[in-house]
Amino acid sequence: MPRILTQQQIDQFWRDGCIFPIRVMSEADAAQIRSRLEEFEKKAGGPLKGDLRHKSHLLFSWLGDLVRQEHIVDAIEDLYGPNLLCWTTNFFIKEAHNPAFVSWHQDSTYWGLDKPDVVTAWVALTPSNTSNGAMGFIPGTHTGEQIPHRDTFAKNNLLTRGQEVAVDVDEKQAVTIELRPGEMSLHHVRLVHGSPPNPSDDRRIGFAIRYVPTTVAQIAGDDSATLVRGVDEYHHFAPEPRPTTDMEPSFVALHKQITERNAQILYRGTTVKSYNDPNALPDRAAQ
Ligand SMILES: O=C(O)CCC(=O)C(=O)O
Repeated sequence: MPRILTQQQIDQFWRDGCIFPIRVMSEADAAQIRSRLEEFEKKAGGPLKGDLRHKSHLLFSWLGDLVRQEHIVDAIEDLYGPNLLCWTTNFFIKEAHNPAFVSWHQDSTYWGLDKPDVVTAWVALTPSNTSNGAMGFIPGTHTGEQIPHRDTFAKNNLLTRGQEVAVDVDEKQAVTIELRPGEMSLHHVRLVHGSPPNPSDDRRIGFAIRYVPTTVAQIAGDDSATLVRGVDEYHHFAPEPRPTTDMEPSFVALHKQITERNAQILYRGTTVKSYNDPNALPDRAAQ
């Protein structure tokens, strides 16, 4: 018996590679998370940058709570069973009137994970729709193999290497994922997806949480993850602690170490060494 998804949603996930919208909190609660982010940004003097956009659930208690949020994890359990890790998180922030975009890609390309059993919960903290650069996907593309990608390092591309699928994408098939704040979509790691710039007057903010069952392993280097449900009998990832306050110095130090190691996996084969490297745009998301 599924916990939160209907059997129809589960079937649709495996058939199309993506389901939405799934409400996981009220609009007011999503606005509360947005304001906590923006309070921090105000104190920091500007938008969240560089490595702070990645694995942010190790820095802020309210994101540590979000990756463990019951409705979200229930939905992941309906797809991947009861033993679950949060492998990473990434803020996808598109500022108002900004050319930042995400090229068509598969998440699985550079993550170094040994199997395509990875699902992203993309949680909307603002509306995300056709007028502000919502994500779109090509249904069914997750059922094929890994597609070759080319790295473009394009200036406004939010992906680490500006990577894009090296095959033609039939954009007529694309489905736009429209979400209200507090709703999420779930997408499969092999799904071809991307998003255009945000020409609207407000920021578009999504928090992408990447979950794996504990059976998945990292094969491109040492890695860590956060157990969010059940037991980890495999120990493929070093366990990560849960922050109880924000930007606690020992967590900031641990986060730096973890994200540097993580960047080496994602940028392997290039000259880029960290998310804060001048060749990595400060607002890139990790893929
Ligand atoms: O936020 C976006 O527009 C793209 C997000 C994305 O590519 C992802 O979450 O895998």
